[in-house]
Amino acid sequence: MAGIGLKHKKSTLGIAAFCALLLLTSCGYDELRYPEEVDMSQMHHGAEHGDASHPIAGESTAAISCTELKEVKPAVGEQVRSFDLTAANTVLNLDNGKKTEAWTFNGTSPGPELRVKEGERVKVTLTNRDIDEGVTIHWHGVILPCSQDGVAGVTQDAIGPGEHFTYEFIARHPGTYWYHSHQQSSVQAGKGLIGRLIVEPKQSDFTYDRDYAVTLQLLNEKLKLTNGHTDGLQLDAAPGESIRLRLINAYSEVQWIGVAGADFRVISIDGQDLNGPGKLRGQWIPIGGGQRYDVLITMPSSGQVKVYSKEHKAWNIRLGKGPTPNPLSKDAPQFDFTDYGTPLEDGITADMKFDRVYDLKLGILDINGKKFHEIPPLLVKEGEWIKIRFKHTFGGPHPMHLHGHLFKILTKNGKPLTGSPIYADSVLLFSGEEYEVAFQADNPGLWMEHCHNLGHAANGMTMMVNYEGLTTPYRVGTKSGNLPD
Ligand SMILES: [Cu+2]
Repeated sequence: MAGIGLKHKKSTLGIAAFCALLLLTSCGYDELRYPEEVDMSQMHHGAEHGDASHPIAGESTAAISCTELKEVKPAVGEQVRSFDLTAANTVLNLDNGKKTEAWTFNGTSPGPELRVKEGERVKVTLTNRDIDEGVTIHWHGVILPCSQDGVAGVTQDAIGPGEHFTYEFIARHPGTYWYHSHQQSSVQAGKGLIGRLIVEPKQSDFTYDRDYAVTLQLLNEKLKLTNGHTDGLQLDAAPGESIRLRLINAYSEVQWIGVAGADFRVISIDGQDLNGPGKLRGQWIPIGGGQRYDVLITMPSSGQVKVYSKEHKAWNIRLGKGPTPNPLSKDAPQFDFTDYGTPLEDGITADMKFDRVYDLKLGILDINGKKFHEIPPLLVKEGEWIKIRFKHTFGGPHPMHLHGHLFKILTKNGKPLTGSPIYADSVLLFSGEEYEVAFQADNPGLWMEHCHNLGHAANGMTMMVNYEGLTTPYRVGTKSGNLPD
């Protein structure tokens, strides 16, 4: 009996100690997450880089503020595409007859689909009607000037109730993009402040009769919506037609997507077209949080193609009408971009000369053992070639996303890619995987590099790529109320 008592006492003590530890950890974490004030351009940890030859931010040349980096003035007669987006508390009437509270752009979630043509100037005026915490819009995947990137506390202050902010950028790269608030992004995107941005190409290697874009979303942590619908989406498509289906994973977890009833090609990843993508059948496509995959499908004579999530019934898209096609086998192979499509020389290889090489080890919720602003920024200088080696050490998948640049994926687990070059704004790493990516520092600014599982980002997996000499007048922290994640 005594033994049992002692054992019981021990475990109680153990639980108490564990709780105390949790409490301590969470206190420390909150201070880290919500410091009073941090200047994201000045987080230099020179000693930790161990490289004295690179001057630290703000010390190299005359400082330039991110706010000065804007789009050039429009030419006379230049076409401008203007949009208004109003963020507001909304009660959404769902198509299943239920109501849910959400934060919306223009009364819907996702907000309106913005469609523009490659090369057009886009002007979007954001109004915050009544979101007390403030809002911003980040144009996910779009290469634009620093001041337009929409990161609260880095490129602007969060826009308070009754306030406005106008974003302006030229849609230089055609492709599938999306937008979301980058003020408390995990909370705000989760409550509905998201939408699609499609930049149609002037000309394309691919031809198609119909062009659809679909957002897969988890609203309020429970509602699985497909372009706002609760039970999937029905889209028109006739036998023989070819369909470009742009899939946007606006949810944080990886979605395994299958195409049933037809062959398909993956023609674009993160908005960037692939070279010579071949026909595929019966493969699961893993789409990480924030990533976009465009598939090209020729409709079969049987009439219906189903594009659907392996695990979640609500995320399904029915193209055309006809008998429901046979589903994919649960253990069908995984789509692998590392040997897909046709190579195309661009001179960017893993063994070329890089000006700087950075190693980022991804833990469960940390990068190189650190969190948030405690992670030293990756310093770069305009014109330099940068290599980042991502190594996933332990835990769930991490879709690592870089603002303001496209990188080329060079290697996976040490092996160079052998198919089409892959240019992307994110790379999805599963446990134990290693990727090398390269980019040229050709867009001066202060750019976030973070996990786009937004829950992970909110727990510390977020850091900066900072150009030397760039500054910002904005601050992250409780004093300003700018809390980007
Ligand atoms: Cu992550």
